[in-house]
Amino acid sequence: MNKKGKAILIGAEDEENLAIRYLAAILKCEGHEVRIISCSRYNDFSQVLLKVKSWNPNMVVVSMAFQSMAFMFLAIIQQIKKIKPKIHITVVGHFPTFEYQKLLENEHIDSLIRFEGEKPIAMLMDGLMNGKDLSDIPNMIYKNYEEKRVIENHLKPEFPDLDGLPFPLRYKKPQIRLGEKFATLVTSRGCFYSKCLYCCIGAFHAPKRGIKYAIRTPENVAKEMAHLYHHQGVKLFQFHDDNFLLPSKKKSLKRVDLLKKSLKDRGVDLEKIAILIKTRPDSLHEDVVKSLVEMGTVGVFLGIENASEIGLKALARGSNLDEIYDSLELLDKYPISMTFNLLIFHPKANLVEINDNIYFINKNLDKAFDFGRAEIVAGSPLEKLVRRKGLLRGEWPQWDYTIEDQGVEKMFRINSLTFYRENSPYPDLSHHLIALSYRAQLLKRFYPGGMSRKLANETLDIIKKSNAFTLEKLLKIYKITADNEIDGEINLLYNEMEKFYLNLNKKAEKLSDKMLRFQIVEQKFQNNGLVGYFQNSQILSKIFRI
Ligand code: B12
Ligand code: SF4
Repeated sequence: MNKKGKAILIGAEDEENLAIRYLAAILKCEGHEVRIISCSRYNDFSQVLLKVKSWNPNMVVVSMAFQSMAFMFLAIIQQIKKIKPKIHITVVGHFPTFEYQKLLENEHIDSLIRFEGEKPIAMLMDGLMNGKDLSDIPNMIYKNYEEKRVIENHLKPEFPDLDGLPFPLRYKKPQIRLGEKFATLVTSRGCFYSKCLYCCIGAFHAPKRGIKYAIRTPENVAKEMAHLYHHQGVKLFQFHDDNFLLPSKKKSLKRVDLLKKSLKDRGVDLEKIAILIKTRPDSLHEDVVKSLVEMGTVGVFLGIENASEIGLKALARGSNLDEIYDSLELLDKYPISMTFNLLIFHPKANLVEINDNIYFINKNLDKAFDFGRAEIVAGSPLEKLVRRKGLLRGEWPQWDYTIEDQGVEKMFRINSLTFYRENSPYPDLSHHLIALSYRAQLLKRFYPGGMSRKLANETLDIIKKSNAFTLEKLLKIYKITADNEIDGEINLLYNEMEKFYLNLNKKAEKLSDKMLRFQIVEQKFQNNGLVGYFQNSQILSKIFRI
């Protein structure tokens, strides 16, 4: 009989990391023992090292999806090898898929798997435990220490049979997000569009034959959701698909309708769940949105990315301004919170385009959003473009680049010294407001009544205040871009921002706390059949400070 082994899987886990959790599920199904250890920051090293020392695994699997965390992962790999030099360490994820040559120069990494990892990881574990030849494992590159060479196995990039995969291995108890029991899921792999300048998903799936994305059947997705709903009490589901919707209205509608039906067939009460999705503006149509709302969708992270025609073209978004404005108008009619991100800075951005984006922000002061520069990730067309144009700066893997237009480049640098200065409270606040905007909608869905409406209005108030201030400061930065001596102005601007955003962050935190108190008490009343009682009581509202 084949010998079984022990594997530790590590990865960044703000939420359950589905990459390592899918891989852990496969290994477990094959009869191996697995442990998942979260490693999202240097402070987490001690828990990883403690486990490695005490449990003595045969293999450590490191998911390095995020390029921004590459150094941290290389540091933990080095420390693991220091205490257990014989453990086989393999790394995978988006970043290693493209940067495999450079990563294998690292003496502590034994092997690297490119593209999807389920099949190769199971073969690698079996190979290591039973002394098998590793050269048959597809998409793997490894060091053969006896022959003192690196062996690059054959490439076989294909989607796994998604419905055939075991569901990801989860925590025993669900995480809590926005005050509710929460789980993330992926219902597909890849993106039907696959062309955006700054994104590596197209390149990750490009070598596959045929269509570049694969989807799970709605029945299979409903099975996983129903399990989480019935056994873990999960009520809030976040779909992490790059695009939850499909390229045509007909296909999207059919998929959402089938998912709804399958959920109902499995006893999931759609009134009792809430869903967050990501999609492109061009995927939204009235019937689809209606169906999404019936399924419980309360939040859409809309892929706007740039609100000017030239910007959309430069980023190769394949959508236009009319589609963006139509999708906004459509979503506004429904109880859905829409949030978005704007990549106003990119290599070809010009000041006219920045103006268009500022105009867009001004028109949407009621929506939580984030903005920034298109960053270089390995494999993306952006990486090739900045290299080709000689704009690349900085060092691997934390690349920097110069924006061609000098004015925009200067504006970006001022932006980095203000909104995005180290320890600036702005990035935290913008993420906080995105979460609050979803939460406000979720409260209105789960607990309709005066109090949830009041909390939603308070949320809107903070979002509008923040956006109006952000807009004013963006305009100021736009203006001083033309000036010469600006160091003093930048510092003044930053001090003003720091004060304002810290104060608003405190208000946002207070509001989250208030929402949590409301959810806890309202759930108790609802569980006792007293729907509406709490929300109509002024005394209880005072007692619980809502
Ligand atoms: C969910 C998600 C997040 C979550 C993270 C949740 C968590 N882990 O805590 C949140 C919202 C927090 C997030 C944040 C960010 N994200 Co993100 N995120 C994703 C997203 C949409 C889905 C990931 C996922 O769960 N996929 C499902 C799993 C099953 O698929 P998978 O990850 O591809 O894993 C498979 C293979 O890659 C492989 N694999 C992966 N790891 C390993 C390890 C081993 C050993 C093996 C054998 C195989 C293997 O096998 C897996 C199963 O087949 C991806 C896009 C995508 N489609 O993957 C972007 C993505 C990973 N994110 C990205 C980025 C850039 C970011 C941010 C930097 C964005 C920002 N500007 O702030 C931050 C950084 C976060 C941080 N911690 O520093 C980029 C990464 C690019 C890169 N090379 O760096 C991606 C690819 C998006 C993109 N289109 O460019 N993100
Ligand atoms: S950004 Fe989104 S739409 Fe564009 S290629 Fe990446 S996953 Fe697809």
